[in-house]
Amino acid sequence: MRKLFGHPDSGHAYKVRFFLCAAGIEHDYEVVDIWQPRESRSAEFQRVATLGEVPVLVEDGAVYAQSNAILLHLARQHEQWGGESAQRLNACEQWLVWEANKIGMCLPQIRSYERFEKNALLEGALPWLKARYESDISTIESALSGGQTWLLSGDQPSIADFCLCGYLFFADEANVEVPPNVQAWLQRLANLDAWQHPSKLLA
Ligand SMILES: N[C@@H](CCC(=O)N[C@@H](CS)C(=O)NCC(=O)O)C(=O)O
Repeated sequence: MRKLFGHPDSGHAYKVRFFLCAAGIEHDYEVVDIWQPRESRSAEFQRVATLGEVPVLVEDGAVYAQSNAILLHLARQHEQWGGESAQRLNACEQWLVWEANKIGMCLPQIRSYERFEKNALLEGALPWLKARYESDISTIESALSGGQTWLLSGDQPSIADFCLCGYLFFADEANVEVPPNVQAWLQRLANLDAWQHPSKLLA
């Protein structure tokens, strides 16, 4: 038995939920109100979420937290979506570690500022985050410039694709530009049967 905890405003939860749905991995899903104080969340969530954040995946009593660690666990477990070989897993790990302190750091902060917390950043922080975004999105744009369908070779997306797209489906809310190769790749992900906008898939 598998259960994911998430919230519609969380791109970190979205990566995992979109992946689980696209991979056809059976799971239950529960919304945690991340806008409420941590101590008001369900006792079950407080017990499993030692770091207090969504997403958390509980699988037969074992707890997996942190979006990219959850994706790696699932790819290894199923030996698919990047988990087919040590070499492909290594390529995924590189993207997932890169994402966590590059686009996965700046884009959520920009989107949070634009969508929820105007004026919540210290002076100079927003231009710095936007410069980081420009640099990070150009890295992805250039990785997709060879005409390939997904980040890794092959005709099936890997956890690297699901990881990187998490917050990019919120790019409009962040008021940032998305370059053409990235747009086309996002459209390929959106064409997958399981795709739904985060506001629906995580509701
Ligand atoms: N590094 C974490 C980030 C998770 C995260 O920031 N979760 C946010 C929502 S996007 C959250 O749970 N916020 C509510 C809280 O911290 O109480 C991951 O990759 O899963």
